[in-house]
Amino acid sequence: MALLLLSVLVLLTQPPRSRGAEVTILPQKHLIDACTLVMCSPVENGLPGRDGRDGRDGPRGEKGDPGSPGAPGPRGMPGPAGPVGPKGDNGPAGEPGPKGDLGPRGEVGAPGMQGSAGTRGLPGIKGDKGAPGERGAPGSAGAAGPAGPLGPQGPPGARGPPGLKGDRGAPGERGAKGESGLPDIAALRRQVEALQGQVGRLQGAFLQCKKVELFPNGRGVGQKVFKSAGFEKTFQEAEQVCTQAGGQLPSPRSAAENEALQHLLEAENKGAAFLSMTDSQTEGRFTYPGGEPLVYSNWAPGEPNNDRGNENCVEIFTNGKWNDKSCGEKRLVICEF
Ligand code: MAN
Ligand code: CA
Repeated sequence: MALLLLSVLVLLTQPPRSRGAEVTILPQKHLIDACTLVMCSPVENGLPGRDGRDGRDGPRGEKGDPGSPGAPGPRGMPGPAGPVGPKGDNGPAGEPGPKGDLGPRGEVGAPGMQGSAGTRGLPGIKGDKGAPGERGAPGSAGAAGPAGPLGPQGPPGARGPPGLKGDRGAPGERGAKGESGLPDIAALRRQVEALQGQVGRLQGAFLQCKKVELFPNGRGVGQKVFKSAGFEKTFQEAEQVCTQAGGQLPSPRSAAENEALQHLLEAENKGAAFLSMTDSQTEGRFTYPGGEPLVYSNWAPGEPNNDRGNENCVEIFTNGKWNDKSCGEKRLVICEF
């Protein structure tokens, strides 16, 4: 097929062989017809024939080779908008904002409690030694030596002996005063006054505490305090109660202490209370818990009698008198602190 098309093209491009020959120029469409190619021949061989009738359509040609790819078509219209995508991540933190305005002024608070005086400070560091005084002025020149005897004019006399040593120069200026190693007296006075005030306040507070503590079942005598527990126990139990409280059973060592105890007992309205002393170690020899013998006693007449041979403890009555008594009895518990 391609060869046939090439032949037609060659024929059409050749010039006519004679000027006189009448050549029917057929439309290009007919020239490429296969029938026209067979019927036509050089004009020099005869008269031209009649126009041929239009031939019938030839058979359908073979399918042509696929053409070269065409030029890209025009750009299509943009499609419809897609669905909304998921929310993106948060962006980076922004720059800090400008500083805010000052807030309104707050209420003035109530004045604080007075603080306790501070402890005494350490003594000051010893001052440096003062600078040495200036060097003294030089001594005055010594007196001239005695004149030699008058003689004939001779050669000049020998030089006299050196003068006496001059007086010691005046002492130099006193050096600058060094810091005293002693603490400042005024500062010490202030510290003492502050301490005196503090001690006075503490004494007042202590006295107040003592009064509260002794009311209504305590008695103070000297450095000693007796206090009633308000209940009755055997000697052993009573001893335990007082020890656990940080004290001990009463050990009156003087008439004053015994009277204080007596008055407490009267106020408690109990018949008797145990004392600390016993003769458990040695019958008839009463001692304090530490083992020392009594330094004071106030036995009732006829006591201690170790009644029924079983009285190793001591009780004190509301009249202040003592009686040896069985330790298994229950008596008012009074402790000594
Ligand atoms: C009497 C006296 C005391 C004794 C008691 C015992 O009062 O004999 O000495 O301790 O009895 O209950
Ligand atoms: Ca007795």
